[in-house]
This record gives sequence, structure tokens and C-alpha cells, in this order.
Amino acid sequence: MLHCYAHMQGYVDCHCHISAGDFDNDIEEVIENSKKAGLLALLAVAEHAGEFDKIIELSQRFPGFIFPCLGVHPVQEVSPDQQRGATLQDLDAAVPLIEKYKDHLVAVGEVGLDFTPRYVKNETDKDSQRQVLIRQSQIAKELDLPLNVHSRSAGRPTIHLLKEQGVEKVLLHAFDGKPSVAMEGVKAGYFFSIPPSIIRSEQKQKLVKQLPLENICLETDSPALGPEKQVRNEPKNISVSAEYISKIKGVSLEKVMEVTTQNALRLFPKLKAAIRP
Ligand SMILES: *[C@@H]1O[C@H](CO)[C@@H](O)[C@H](O)[C@H]1NC(C)=O
Ligand SMILES: CC(=O)N[C@H]1CO[C@H](CO)[C@@H](O)[C@@H]1O
Ligand SMILES: [Zn+2]
Repeated sequence: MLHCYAHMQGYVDCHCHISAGDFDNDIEEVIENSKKAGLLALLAVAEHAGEFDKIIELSQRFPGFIFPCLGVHPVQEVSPDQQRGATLQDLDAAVPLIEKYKDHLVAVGEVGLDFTPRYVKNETDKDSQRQVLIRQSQIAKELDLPLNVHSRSAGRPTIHLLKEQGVEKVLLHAFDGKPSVAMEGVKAGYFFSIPPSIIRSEQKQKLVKQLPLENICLETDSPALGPEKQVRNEPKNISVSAEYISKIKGVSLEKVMEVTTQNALRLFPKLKAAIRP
């Protein structure tokens, strides 16, 4: 099993927002540059139902390269400067579309918990996010799909909820919790994806020191979490994450590429059909 993909050269970006308006004007060039930088595939995650059709269209426009994940993010935008926690009503439009596109999906996401104080004022707000995550966990289990998970200021509650729900296939993206909490996820067989912002985040550097390479995947979260703050991030920056992990772990870049890609293929088995050596 391990060496089936050992000769494969290339990265998988396990979490990015390629449907963001930031990429509307130069998507062809962004995809071309990401291939030149060694990317084999990217997982396009959604934040709300209004984005689902665009993500499916992108996956059809770049077949075998852009792989869709649909889900409702724990933070929903009311207007560009107003956000709120997700509620079960946000699932009304989303669930029928997830059902409709289920055969195309490689995961359900982006889902999760975000307990940043400006989004949650009280226990009721937290509970509402929990209900949304529980429902989407059930859907993922029913469809036998992994979860692509966001957690902010909620590392422990997120991992505990997923374990309680018996969810086995999980990617925790840009995890901001303590390494000791992350290790509870490792025990449950969860994977953690590391964005290029690791070069400016002491918390992520500490996390990678603790995590076994066997539980690490790569992501860019483009257009966010880039190597430089305020600059649009792109999937081609995936190598920034890989290089930094190779430095911290003291292993070659090739080893980081090989192991993280195998991890991605193990967690998202539907990628195997499209990625051929
Ligand atoms: C909790 O806070 C929200 C605002 O985030 C508010 O609408 C709601 O009424 C509050 N609920 C309780 C029980 O205090
Ligand atoms: C460090 C690095 O390679 N950063 C690049 C990430 O992508 C942006 C957008 O293309 C570039 O401007 C950065 O130089
Ligand atoms: Zn994201």
C-alpha cells in the first residue's frame, strides 16, 4: 500500500478556496502556475450553499485537478463587514445540493466550529454551531465521505465533538489549538493540514514539531493564510509549507512530498482514481 504511490512526484493542496472572487480574473494562470510548482490536485472547499454550483463547475472545467468539497462553514457572512455563527437554517439550501452532487465530492467541507468571541456571544451561539457540525458529520458518514474541518478558538471542542460523533476520516485544517490537543486527534487517526503561514506562526511551528509526519497534509487555504500577510495566497505557494516542514522535521523535501501526498490519498481515496503516476 505504502509504495504504490512512492514514485509519485507532486503535492496535494488539501484545502483551498479556489472559487473565491479573488481568482475570477486569472484562474487559468493560477492553475497553470500551481501545476508548474508541482501540484497534482487541489481540494476546493465551500463556505455556503451559494458557492456550490461554482465549485462543481470549476471541478468540471479542470477535471482530475480541482476536486470539490461542499459544506457549510461555522461562520456565515451577512455582509462584507458583518458575520455570524452558522445555524441549522443555513443547511436548508445546502443539504439538497450535497445530496445532488454526492458522487462528485471528495469530502464534506468546510465545516467546523469557530468560537472567536466576535462570532459567539453565549452558549446558545456555540450550541447552534455544534448542531450544524453534528448534522454535517452525519451526512458525511451516510455518504462515506471524509470531513474537511475548520476550528478556531475551538480546537478541543471540535476534536471532542467529532470523536463523540464517531467520525473517523477527518482533516483538521490550519489547526490553532495546542499540540497536546492535536495529539488527541492523532490518536483518533485524524490528519492536520499545514498552510504557508507557518513561516510566520510560532503556534504552527510548534504544532508541526509535535505531529508525526504520518498525520500531516499540506494546504494553502488560498487566498488566505499565505506566506505574506495581506498578499493574495495561491496554490503554487504549497511548496512554502513543504519546505518549512522539511526544515522542522529534518527530512528531505522529497520525503515530505511523498508522505504528505500518500496521507492525502489515504484520507481522500477518491483522489486515487484521478491521480495517476
Ligand atoms: C446569544 O447571543 C445572540 C447574539 O450573538 C443573541 O441573538 C441571543 O439572543 C443570545 N441568546 C441568549 C440566550 O442570551
Ligand atoms: C514565498 C512565496 O513564494 N510567496 C509567493 C506566494 O504567492 C504570491 C502570489 O503569487 C507571491 O506574490 C509570493 O511571492
Ligand atoms: Zn478555509
